[in-house]
Amino acid sequence: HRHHHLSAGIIGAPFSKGQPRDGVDRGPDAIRAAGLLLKLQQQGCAVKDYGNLEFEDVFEDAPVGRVKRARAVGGANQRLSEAVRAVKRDGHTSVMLGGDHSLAIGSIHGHAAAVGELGVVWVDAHADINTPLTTPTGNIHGQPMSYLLRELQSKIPVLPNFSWIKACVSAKDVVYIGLRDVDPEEHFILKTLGVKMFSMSQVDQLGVAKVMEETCDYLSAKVKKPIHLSYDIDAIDPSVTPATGTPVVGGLTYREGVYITEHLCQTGLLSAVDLVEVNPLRGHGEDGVTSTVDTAVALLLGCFGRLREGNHSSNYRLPEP
Ligand code: 6HN
Ligand code: MN
Ligand code: MN
Ligand code: MN
Repeated sequence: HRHHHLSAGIIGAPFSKGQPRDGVDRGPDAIRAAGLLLKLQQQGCAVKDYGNLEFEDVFEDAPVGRVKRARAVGGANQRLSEAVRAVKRDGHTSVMLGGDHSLAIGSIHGHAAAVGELGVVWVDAHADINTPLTTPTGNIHGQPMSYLLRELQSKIPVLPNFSWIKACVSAKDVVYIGLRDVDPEEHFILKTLGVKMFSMSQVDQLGVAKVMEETCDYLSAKVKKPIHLSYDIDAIDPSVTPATGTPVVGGLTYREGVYITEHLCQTGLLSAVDLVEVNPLRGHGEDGVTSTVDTAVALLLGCFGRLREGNHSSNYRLPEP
């Protein structure tokens, strides 16, 4: 079996303060309750669950300019960065279960601290690249990429609990997939920096198979760097994954969403995965939550070798009569 060597180190990050809605902190436990660990083990993946991170309460966290809850977000991500670094040191593929997408700051930072230069695949309806000065909402889940990209650091003001962050990603090493709700300021940034992106228009035009082929060719054109997949569940169409804080119509189908993970797994370069923005308190009832959480699990199984054609282990032998 091609993927028997894979091992997943799972970090729960029950954190919601990068955005205003309750419930996204329940994502990690909802995804575990849907059987993630057992299903990974059943497909031959070794699993270590590092449990849920605990985040310090921050009592005074007044907005800094437009930015909301900077101290809480900065502190939580510092902790997450250290946790991801430890998971990578232990030799696992890191799996960060969010929580909101502000957690990509710590996850990518810790991953880069452990392994060096990364290719980042950001699958999302949104670009999450607002700076503290362009953000229309103040929510840091719409900003994580701005803190991580080297090219934007001259545009980032000082924020409390953010001084530990070292920009560790180059614009040329990022690919976006699934974009369909990009703020004008974000669009300016993406175009100015020449960031590679496959919006939903390109997914429509090229098909997901070509998008993934071009994504991997682009990221591995010079050197093969470890890949960090940051998967926002709102990339998938809200008819499938309604239990999320900022749903946007016209998203990826379940099949396109899973194909992305299958393809990235086959590169052998997938080194860390974020699965964020699952909010079990959204999504109009139980069926919507189940569908969202089950899709999140399917995406993660795809990251660890599950193929829709079926799988079998390399030591399987047919029973003799
Ligand atoms: N997400 N562009 C909007 C903002 O607030 O900056 C929406 C961000 C959504 C973030 O879904 O992770
Ligand atoms: Mn999003
Ligand atoms: Mn996002
Ligand atoms: Mn396999």
